[in-house]
Amino acid sequence: MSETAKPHYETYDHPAGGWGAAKATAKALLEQSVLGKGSRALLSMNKPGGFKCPSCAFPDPDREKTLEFCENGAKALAVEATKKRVTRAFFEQHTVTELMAQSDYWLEEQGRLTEPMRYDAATDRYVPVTWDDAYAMIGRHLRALKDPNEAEFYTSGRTSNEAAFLYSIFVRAYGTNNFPDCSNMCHEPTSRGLPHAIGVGKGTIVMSDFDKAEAIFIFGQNTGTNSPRMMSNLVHARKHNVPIVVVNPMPERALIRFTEPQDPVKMATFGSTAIASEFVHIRIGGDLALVKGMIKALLERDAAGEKVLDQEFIAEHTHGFEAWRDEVLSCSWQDITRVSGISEEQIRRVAEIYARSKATVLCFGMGITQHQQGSRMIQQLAALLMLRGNFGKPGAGIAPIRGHSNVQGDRTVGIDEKPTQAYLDRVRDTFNFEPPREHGHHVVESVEAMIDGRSKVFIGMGGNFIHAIPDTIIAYEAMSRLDLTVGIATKLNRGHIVHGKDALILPVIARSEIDRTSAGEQFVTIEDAMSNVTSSRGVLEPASPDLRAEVEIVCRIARATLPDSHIPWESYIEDYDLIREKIAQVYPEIYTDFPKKIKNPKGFHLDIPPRRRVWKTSTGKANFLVIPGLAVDSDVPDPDMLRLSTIRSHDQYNTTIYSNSDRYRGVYNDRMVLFLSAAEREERGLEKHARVALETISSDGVTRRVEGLTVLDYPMPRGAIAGYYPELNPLLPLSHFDDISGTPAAKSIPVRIVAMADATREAAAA
Ligand SMILES: Nc1nc2c(c(=O)[nH]1)N[C@H]1C(S)=C(S)[C@@H](COP(=O)(O)OP(=O)(O)OC[C@H]3O[C@@H](n4cnc5c(=O)[nH]c(N)nc54)[C@H](O)[C@@H]3O)O[C@H]1N2
Ligand SMILES: Nc1nc2c(c(=O)[nH]1)N[C@H]1C(S)=C(S)[C@@H](COP(=O)(O)OP(=O)(O)OC[C@H]3O[C@@H](n4cnc5c(=O)[nH]c(N)nc54)[C@H](O)[C@@H]3O)O[C@H]1N2
Ligand SMILES: [Mo]
Repeated sequence: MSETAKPHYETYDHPAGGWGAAKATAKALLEQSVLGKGSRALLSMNKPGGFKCPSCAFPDPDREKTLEFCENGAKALAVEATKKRVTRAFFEQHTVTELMAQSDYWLEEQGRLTEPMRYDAATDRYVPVTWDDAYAMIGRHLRALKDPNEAEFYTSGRTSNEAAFLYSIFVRAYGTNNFPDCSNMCHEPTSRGLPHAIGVGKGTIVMSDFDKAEAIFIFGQNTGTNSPRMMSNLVHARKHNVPIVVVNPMPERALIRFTEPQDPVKMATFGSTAIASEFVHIRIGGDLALVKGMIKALLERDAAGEKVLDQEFIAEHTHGFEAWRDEVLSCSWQDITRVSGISEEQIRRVAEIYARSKATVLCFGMGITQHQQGSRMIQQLAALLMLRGNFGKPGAGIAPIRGHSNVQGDRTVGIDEKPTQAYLDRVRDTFNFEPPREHGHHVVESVEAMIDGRSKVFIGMGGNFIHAIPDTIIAYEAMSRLDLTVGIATKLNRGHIVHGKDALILPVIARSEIDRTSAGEQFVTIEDAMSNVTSSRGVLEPASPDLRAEVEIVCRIARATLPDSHIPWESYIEDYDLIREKIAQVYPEIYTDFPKKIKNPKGFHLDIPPRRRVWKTSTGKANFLVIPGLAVDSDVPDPDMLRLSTIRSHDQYNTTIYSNSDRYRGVYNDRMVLFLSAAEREERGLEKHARVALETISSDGVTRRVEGLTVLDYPMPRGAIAGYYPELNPLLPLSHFDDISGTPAAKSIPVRIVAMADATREAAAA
């Protein structure tokens, strides 16, 4: 598509999925000129013996299907398998300053990186560098630091278990726990909040639970766009009259009506399935009030003698019920309906759906985690489930819908800035070195360290750190002051253009590509959002002969940095089973016999104790944790304040923009838009499609403003506004995060609209 195509906006009122999705799949493959190759690769995506989709973390189905991919998985593959290439000639043609002026869309659209490049300040260009020189440069910089804690080692969630595990060992052998990772901006509230409640920071369901559930709740997750393969489970549930309750400030199209692109009858007859049986149009950050309202309704009915609580489960398996119950009962219906924006009648109806179901699955996404009290909010979702014993029985449990395809696995195998002492002991015993014991930096802390000059080196294992983090403008400045930035990547992105004094781009073999070593073709493993570990074996030829596998890059950096290390880095490069043997040694409870178990084409499931009603918490029980009040975000006493949620369009993968359109929300060729209700717009005296600026309300004296945004009428609740990530990240203050997990509250930024004329005038006056 052309970037300069004229923007237009319309209302999309068809079902999601269907022919639109089929067409978009073909279009994505065509645009990257990979129709034949891409289609062949799609046949082995998510199949035993094939490779795992590089898009989301949703597991493979239990039911056999001929095709197991979705529109957005196909797009992810198409951009990875693209015919386009970024070569040394490209870098000769463009200075880095010129590249800075290009959009993110344009940068990634140039295609796959082909050889290692080094920044040359004299010409302001990236120039070729040999792999050996690149490793040597990294080693030199890391050895020159006074303290290993002056380096930040970022990981994005596409990295395989094998590469992530070795990376975590190398970085600890080097001497730091500075592991900022994409999880810190994503499901960290799940990883840090949930363990206090149920003893594990992961989901407790498996795929078959979807089929056995009697009710499904989806809080703050845009399934049709971000984990489209889950739509099959939802369609299946609705066909069996299982109620689905959707809680979202945006009536996301696929959660209202959907046609499975793989259902030939529905496709031919233009039929579709209604997904949400109950849509709860929640105010941004109103979820805690809603959940407390549901709980209050159940407690009231219980007090009146109805058997709506699982008293046996509560007595045998939980702790802290009374104090928690009293706090919930102290919240008034008036406050509950005001904060949630939902009527008492609807809350009671939703509570009734929950009360009738003997087995409930509760899913959630970024609409829950990215708030100032995201972690505590998740503890209340767990409490809601505990009330009716919805752990450790078929068809029930909590389901954080993870983002990146291996973000959960990376954490399991050691990408953790707060490692436990027990884990560090096992690393010491397995690898025979003393790892650092003090905790390292998460994302926000790593950015703070860069801002005040405490950090000097940044290494990015995948991802696009600079555009994923808050306070974009401030971060640009901080990153450019670093001594060295390294981007280990498949595609060119902003993180390579905003660089340190020295900078490297190291191109990798992608998930869909063949990874050959002297010991033969290797496969890697990933852990999906339901804790299944499966293998992934690429089928396409690598985009260039000069690419290296992530595993090799980690091992060579390790050797260049720690020349005397007794760890046999070179052997891991050749044979990934040797890495899996070490993983088994460090994690004996879950990974025993890893090299053998992974030979099963369907992989294996990692133990999740709550599935057995075993609670690895401080009390040995599932804990009802008190969170006072109803707000998940702090109050901002400003009458003009709107809460801004920064969300994904249907045509992007995080910072990778596939096109500037968002079909299901009726937006074409424009990402600089804001979704606001017509009523809120009129109250602010704005015309339809008014051009405005948005400004963050904060007390730190920093002006955060994004200009040139078009206001679109959209069914949003009171006080709520939404727009796209990463364009609006300059509005997200670094200090605006969940205190338990450090996760930026990207779904709840206090902002005000500034009419463009005013914004221009003020800027001129300043
Ligand atoms: N195609 C595609 N797939 C992806 C990704 C992608 O970018 N593209 N990203 C991957 C990653 S890393 C992740 S983490 C996931 C993200 O997947 P999601 O969790 O779906 O992420 P978002 O699109 O950011 O927002 C989710 C939803 O939260 C709602 N929301 C906003 N505020 C609130 C609130 O206060 N309460 C409630 N209840 N809802 C709210 C929004 O309206 C939106 O529907 O998807 C993964 N899969
Ligand atoms: N305002 C706001 N900010 C957010 C969010 C939000 O909802 N709102 N969401 C947050 C979330 S949930 C997440 S997960 C983060 C995402 O943050 P990141 O994970 O850092 O970002 P991505 O955009 O997924 O990274 C894309 C880049 O990864 C590289 N890449 C792709 N495949 C591979 C591979 O196989 N190997 C390697 N080495 N590199 C590869 C490519 O070069 C590509 O340019 O953003 C967070 N930031
Ligand atoms: Mo994510």
